[in-house]
Amino acid sequence: MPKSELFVARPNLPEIEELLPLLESIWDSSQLTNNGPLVQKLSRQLESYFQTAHVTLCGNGTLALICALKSLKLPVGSEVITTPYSFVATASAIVWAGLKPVFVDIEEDGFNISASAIAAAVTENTSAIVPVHCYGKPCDVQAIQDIADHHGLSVIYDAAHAFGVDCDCGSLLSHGDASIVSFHATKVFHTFEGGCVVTKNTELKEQVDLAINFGFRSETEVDGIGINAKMSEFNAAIGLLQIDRVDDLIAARKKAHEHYNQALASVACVTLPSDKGYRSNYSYYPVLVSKECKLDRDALYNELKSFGVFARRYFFPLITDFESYKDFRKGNDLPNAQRAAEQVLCLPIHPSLDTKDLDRVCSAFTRALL
Ligand code: T4K
Repeated sequence: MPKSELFVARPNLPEIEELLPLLESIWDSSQLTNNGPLVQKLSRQLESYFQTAHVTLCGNGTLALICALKSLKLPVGSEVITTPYSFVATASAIVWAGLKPVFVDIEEDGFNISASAIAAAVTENTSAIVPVHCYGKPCDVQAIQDIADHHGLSVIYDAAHAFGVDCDCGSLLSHGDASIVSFHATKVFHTFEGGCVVTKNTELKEQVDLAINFGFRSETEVDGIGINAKMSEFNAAIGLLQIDRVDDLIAARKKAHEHYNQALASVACVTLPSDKGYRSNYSYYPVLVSKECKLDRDALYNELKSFGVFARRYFFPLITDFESYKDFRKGNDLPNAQRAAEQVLCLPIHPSLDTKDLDRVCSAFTRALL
């Protein structure tokens, strides 16, 4: 990709030379997959980084979410309350797990699912809640847990964006029955493709370990309907080369976030993201382009493109607006989610953006709106 084009994400890559010893170790052992030594090593390192009891590495975040949900053994076809304002994988994982997504609105002044909307949507068929820490910003984990406890519901957090995020609630990934994280190439920490299930619950961890490996308990025993969701040794090697430097990568993202916040503060019609009150990972830079702006969000998106700045409309369309999800729409009123889908533009944010790049984004942005 030419450097003149600024994309919303750009994966950090280790030097090829750093990878060679790990590749040699894979070649020497001939263990390419099936819980090999590098997968085990990365799992232990992530448990330590996340300050959690158990990490199960998976082929990607979507499979991690499917396997976490399957491992709860919820009644087939039962309802799972979730958000329409997310990547489509949140909902598709629920359906692949044999469950029915029920979409409720997000908060009026944020992008996460509304706890009061969850409470209002619980029925006798509800079995679980799948909230998303959208852009890595923590959900109201206490309110959600209170609702879950009151109704006896499971909670699996889609923490695809939340690698390394902490809040005054402690390690964000320690909430609910489990969380899933994505290690896709576009994420703060990546393994090319990858993801994991994080849980404190030893029994659930055992079920997830079975689920990702076809359900094999032993050579001759299969427990439950499993799938192949294992991470390979190659993907684990990529992760091992990044785990020690992920805090530096997050610090570089923070600089970009601060640069944008300062340079774009004069554009009064937009709302810029805030990192107040939690330890952010700066995975996204979502800007709300209000109706007062000279250009609407889509016009701004196209204008930036003409300057080689490829911002993204995460998350547009809403999941409920995809034709494939029409059966799950249920006539719900989702005004906050609808507004976010129409007004949010995510600007490029990644560690390789230098000051010149950031200035280029800011000058294209301000030129379009001021
Ligand atoms: N839950 C949530 C809330 C999620 O956001 C996601 C994934 C999941 C679950 C599922 O996790 P995974 O199964 O993916 O692990 C991206 C990612 O594919 C996806 O992982 C992510 N969320 C979603 C929000 O964004 P796209 O369609 O935007 O990716 P793409 O290919 O357009 O990449 C964006 C930009 O990044 C490109 O314009 C250029 C750059 N790029 C991308 C790739 C893949 C590179 O420079 N190199 C690359 O290899 O979906």
